[in-house]
Amino acid sequence: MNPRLSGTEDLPSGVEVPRYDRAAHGVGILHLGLGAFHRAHQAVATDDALASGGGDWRILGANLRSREIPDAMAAQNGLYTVLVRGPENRARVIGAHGPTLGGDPAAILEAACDPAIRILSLTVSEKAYGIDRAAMDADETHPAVAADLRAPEAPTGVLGLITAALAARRAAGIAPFTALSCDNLPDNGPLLRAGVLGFARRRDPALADWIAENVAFPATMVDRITPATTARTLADAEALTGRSDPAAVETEPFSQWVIEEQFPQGRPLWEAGGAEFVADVRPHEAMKLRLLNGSHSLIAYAGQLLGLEFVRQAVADRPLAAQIVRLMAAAGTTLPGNAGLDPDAYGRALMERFANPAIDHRTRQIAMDGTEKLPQRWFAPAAGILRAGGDLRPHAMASAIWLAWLGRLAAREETPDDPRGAVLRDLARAAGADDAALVRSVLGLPGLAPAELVEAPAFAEAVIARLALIRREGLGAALARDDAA
Ligand code: CS2
Repeated sequence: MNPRLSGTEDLPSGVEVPRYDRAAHGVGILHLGLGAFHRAHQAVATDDALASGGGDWRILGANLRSREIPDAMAAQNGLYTVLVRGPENRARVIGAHGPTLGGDPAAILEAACDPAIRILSLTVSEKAYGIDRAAMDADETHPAVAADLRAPEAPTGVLGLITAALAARRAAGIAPFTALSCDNLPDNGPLLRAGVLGFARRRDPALADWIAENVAFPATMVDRITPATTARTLADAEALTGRSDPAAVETEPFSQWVIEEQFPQGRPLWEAGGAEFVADVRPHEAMKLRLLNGSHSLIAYAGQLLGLEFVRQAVADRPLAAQIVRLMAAAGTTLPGNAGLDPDAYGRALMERFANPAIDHRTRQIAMDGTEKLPQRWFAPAAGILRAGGDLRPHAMASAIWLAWLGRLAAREETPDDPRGAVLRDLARAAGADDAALVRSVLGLPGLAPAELVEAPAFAEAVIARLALIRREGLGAALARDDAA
């Protein structure tokens, strides 16, 4: 049995280790959401930034609820392994984290009030924010928001915690931190700002005004394909490092991070880790959400229907691959033409990334939380295509595939893994074999698709026709027919 990872001395020579003296750098970032994505993305860029630019920018990583990863990292002196799966596996030990916190919101709030913390970053997943995106406001019906509005001094959710920390800093005369959302949400900086302001206004309008004046919420686009860690991840990482590490993560070689330059309290030299700083993230974010994540969601639901476990199997299925290419081409037409983007080249590179033979990215993992993901991945671009009089068929097909999957789950008495899973199951059950009823009831859910899209007969009819075909002849036949059209 190999010893546990705890230092970087005596690791095999092929293993990359921090190129700086960890102890010489203090903590400057509090990160909420110590999931695999953060460990494979922002923390790696921060490791590069510390090596090249120095500064007190190590990360205090925190999970609001789960202790598993924080505890595992604490037992390893904050270290963990990133396994990069390319033509061959590479291992890198990341030193950017300092202490960790798990399942203790009071301790996290205390840390967020520490003047040393100048950036509070988050990867908590779309559903954890509790923001009503249509209203650009805190969502009072979100369980964590509702609980935190009742007990604002003891917050357990994202908006409550950020607001309480900013209130305490304001009262103590401590400069606010920059709040940096690193989740796959459109316009994530302004969105987080709107949620925090909405929450703060309900507590104290003067606090909301102070936040609006003084706190920066830069927008970001984050990208690195990071499947959930499995036993195979841990075994392959251990084979390279000779150390056991339950906090190891696996990822692809590619990584991209586009950030709006808005850091009044300073920031690490993240460009050393490949980050790009721009004045406007929105075009990059739209391209990533609509082409990469939009295809991913199509792959996820089609994969589930076709019995394809991994993304790489889905892109090896010729009719499905053709469908993915059509979806990307249609989505590409919705991007601004003057932002220096090249959606065709981006799409071709994506197909190669999806096909990475070394990565087992489960379609089931991506199929989670559709109601949180699909608005920005499919329905916003579809509305743009509708307005421009473009080709709605690829997005109609993707929508039909999702609905067919929902219908199949309901028929098996299964509930989709989604914050609105029970609602989706009940709607699918009520619609039964009535394709039009399923399309209209699910797509009509509040906040899912823009009204102009749902009310457009051309879109609804295209979805209904495809759903009927999938349910009658199977997805394979429906895709083959679309392919031939
Ligand atoms: C995926 C993303 O699970 C999902 O919904 O689409 O996590 C995707 O892998 C990342 O955004 C890639 O950067």
